[in-house]
Amino acid sequence: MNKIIIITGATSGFGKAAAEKFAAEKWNCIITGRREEQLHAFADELRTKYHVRVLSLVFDVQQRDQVFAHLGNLPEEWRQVDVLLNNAGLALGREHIDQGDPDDWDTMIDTNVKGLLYVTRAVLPYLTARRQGHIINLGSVAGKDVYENGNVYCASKAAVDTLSHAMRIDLLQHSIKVSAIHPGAAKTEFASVRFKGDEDKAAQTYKGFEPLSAEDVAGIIYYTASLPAHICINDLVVTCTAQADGIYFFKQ
Ligand code: NDP
Ligand code: 8X3
Repeated sequence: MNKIIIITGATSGFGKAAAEKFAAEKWNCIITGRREEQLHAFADELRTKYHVRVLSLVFDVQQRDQVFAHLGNLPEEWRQVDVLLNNAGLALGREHIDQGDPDDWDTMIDTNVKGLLYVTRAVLPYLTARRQGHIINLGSVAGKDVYENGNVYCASKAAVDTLSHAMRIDLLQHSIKVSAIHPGAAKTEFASVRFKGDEDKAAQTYKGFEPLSAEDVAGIIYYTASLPAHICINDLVVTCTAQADGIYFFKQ
């Protein structure tokens, strides 16, 4: 029987590339996002290309009621969830703390931290019922090293780091794996979202070095999810070769 993965934030970037990779490996996919048209079109594409089952659910992870309405009561045939990929997330703005916009702070914390918690809480009953499963959380090097102007985004990813550790401890008794993957700079829609559509600023983010691609990260997620039941990657930091940590780059 095909395995089942839930991927939040599958309309672009890592989530989309991960859905493509898992579908290609014959996993049935529950994909989520807010952009309805893109999400449903992508679901159709995956079904046609890979002949797997795909359930596309449109909701905002910040909205607790929406999260539980969609994920808390999955159709019977979708309840044998093997992997939850908590990927939906974003950065908004890159200013010093005294210049930051509190609305941006709310959105980052509500999405990256509270959204991840709501989704995890809604999905966990399917995993604990079977005493198996795997939660993979997308952290960031930004959660490991604070950089100038990173403030609230870095704090939200540090929270993902801490919560991943906490989940791993609490879920040991249910034989559920918890992995945190912390990528460095990767070229997705991330920078365009962060700079609110300013494509010149977004392009500057990746100038002078070769960043990770969404497919690079998707391959690592797939590897993490494919290890035997007794092996769990707890914490994985991955950067492009031009990046040493959350701060230091070698740019040509
Ligand atoms: P993208 O902007 O390409 O993708 C983000 C995805 O998250 C989209 O599918 C978006 O879908 C979804 N999303 C955002 N907000 C919400 C929301 N409120 N509710 C539901 N879905 C939401 O970025 P990446 O693929 O790069 O980012 C994925 C994750 O990886 C994020 O958590 C990010 O912080 C993290 N990350 C990114 C790095 C990078 O350099 N790119 C490096 C390290 C970590 P939609 O808009 O349709 O809702
Ligand atoms: C995304 C990587 O360095 O832009 O999490 O914060 S960074």
